[in-house]
Amino acid sequence: MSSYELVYYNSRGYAEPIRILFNLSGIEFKDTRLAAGTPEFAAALKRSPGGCLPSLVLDGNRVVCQSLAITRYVASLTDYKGRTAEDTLYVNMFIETLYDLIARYDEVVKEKDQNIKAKKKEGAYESYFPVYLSKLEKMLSAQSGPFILGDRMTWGDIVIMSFLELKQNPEYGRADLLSNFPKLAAQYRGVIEEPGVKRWSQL
Ligand SMILES: N[C@@H](CCC(=O)N[C@@H](CS)C(=O)NCC(=O)O)C(=O)O
Repeated sequence: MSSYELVYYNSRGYAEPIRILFNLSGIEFKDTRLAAGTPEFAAALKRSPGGCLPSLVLDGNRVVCQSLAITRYVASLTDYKGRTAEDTLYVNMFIETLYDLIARYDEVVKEKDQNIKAKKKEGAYESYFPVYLSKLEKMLSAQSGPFILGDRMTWGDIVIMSFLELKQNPEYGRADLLSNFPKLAAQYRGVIEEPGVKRWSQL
């Protein structure tokens, strides 16, 4: 069995779904959390093949990056992967829709001027956030349960929950983000109320 070290900031961000999957499945991993600006942080960025975090160090020597690649890999070791090729297709449809939104929001993340950034952020929540959330809501409406695959939670639900959690935090987004999206709200609740996820988030 491989050993795993997940390297990221001391925050949830892109790493949290990976931490949750490891934890839910009882797979041991080292949860390395580095402070930006430290020599350890700079060294971790340099060691990452894509120069970004999170990274996953396998067996102490092989380093990979890209959070979705790592999430899918860890999910593949667990019961939270799709069981069939069609399951995988569905989960990926949701995740790619979410990542279309994340890519669009990059204009806000990368903006250096704080006044312009605040305006762009406001605009994002008024205009394209509802567009992408509506797409996800419509996709969920076709399912019989709260999750992407109905009553069975997968890694995709965890990734979406983690994003929605951040964006409902008034510091980063809007507390009422899901008020017009009952299916997404039910999916979010379904994931955070899952006992293993709850236990992890209370640690
Ligand atoms: N597509 C990448 C994006 C990762 C990313 O943007 N990571 C940021 C931290 S949240 C980073 O490494 N920033 C440091 C830098 O670019 O110098 C992923 O999903 O892993």
